[in-house]
Amino acid sequence: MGFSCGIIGLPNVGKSTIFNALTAIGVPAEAFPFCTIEPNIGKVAVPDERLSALADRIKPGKVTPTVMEFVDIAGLVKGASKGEGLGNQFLGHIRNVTAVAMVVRCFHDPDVAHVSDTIDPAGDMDVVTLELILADLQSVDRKMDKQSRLAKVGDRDARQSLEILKEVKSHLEAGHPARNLNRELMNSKDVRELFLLTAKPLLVVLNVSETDLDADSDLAAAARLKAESEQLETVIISGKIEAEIMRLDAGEQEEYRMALGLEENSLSRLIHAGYRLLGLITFYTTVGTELRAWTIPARTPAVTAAGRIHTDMERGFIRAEVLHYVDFERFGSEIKARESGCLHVEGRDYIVRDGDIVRFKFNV
Ligand SMILES: Nc1nc2c(ncn2[C@@H]2O[C@H](COP(=O)(O)OP(=O)(O)OP(=O)(O)O)[C@@H](O)[C@H]2O)c(=O)[nH]1
Ligand SMILES: [Mg+2]
Repeated sequence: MGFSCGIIGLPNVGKSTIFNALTAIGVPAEAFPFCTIEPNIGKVAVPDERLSALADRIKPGKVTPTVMEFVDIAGLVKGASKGEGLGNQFLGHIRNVTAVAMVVRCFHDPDVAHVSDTIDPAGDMDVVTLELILADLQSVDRKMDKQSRLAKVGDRDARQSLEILKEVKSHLEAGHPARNLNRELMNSKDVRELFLLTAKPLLVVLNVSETDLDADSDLAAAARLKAESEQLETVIISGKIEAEIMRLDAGEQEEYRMALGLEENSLSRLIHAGYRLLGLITFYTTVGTELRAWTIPARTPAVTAAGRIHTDMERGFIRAEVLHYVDFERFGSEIKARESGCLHVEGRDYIVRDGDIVRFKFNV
């Protein structure tokens, strides 16, 4: 599992269109709001140039990329927390995702209705953020009710947790997302257990018009400015173009992208932005005839990385034999790198680097 990303936004902003392009699974995307009712979950292989380069050299029997999951849910409207539109119950489907991508409509199209009739990316972002905050407040309130009952019968922990929840509540009530809470509150058990939506890392996806691929329009500029003012990373995608590209076969896709001047495909850009946001890195293993990519948070020690593969490997960890990716590139093979003294034998505390090719030795 790489990481999972929930796709949110107002209705009809292109969430399902982008989800389809990303996952190439044909879920319906129609020109009327609230097309998506049940969430759609799609798993995609993380595109990885290093993995391809390794596969070219090693010629393994099997190549297993790391996987990322996208969850496409129904659009939110102003008042969703009070049941407007389809309400906010769909947010439950993204409680457990690791990151959230907010799709913002930056395209004009008279054929595609906008819930509030005017296209105002910054205002739309505020509406969605506010609904997420209100949903989080509902979670906090529920937990506060429970803890007050316990506190009344003298539960000390419950009293303490109530203090924390009160602080979180007033922070949210002031209109701030939970991700801006101080570190101490953010890391407290009470807050972690709530799986607050506004605590999740957030990416802003600007769905731009097919004639505005560089996002130079006023709409795109307004959205970008707004995202920057909140220190949020943006990814520019044209849902419509991506949907068209997905319908072409692989060779034509590349040609069409080049003709449009699109360098990296939007899936890669979105995933790479997500990786940066979450501070994730990739390492590789070759076991038997399988070459495999694994995702871990940056600064993960070798013993924990081994546990990513199998709990036995963590439990019985002996050492890690590590080849840095640059050395692999330099020598072209593990054997040559080993002969040149570039294979590092590392202990359990070794911090795995992005691109490392690792062989774990363990004994259980
Ligand atoms: N012109 C234009 N139309 C787009 C673009 N992206 C999506 N659309 C159209 O907008 C309409 C709504 O797109 P969807 O992807 O279904 O929107 P959604 O955000 O999933 O909507 P809900 O599921 O109702 O919340 C469809 O007709 C799409 O073809 C775009 O970049 N440009
Ligand atoms: Mg949809």
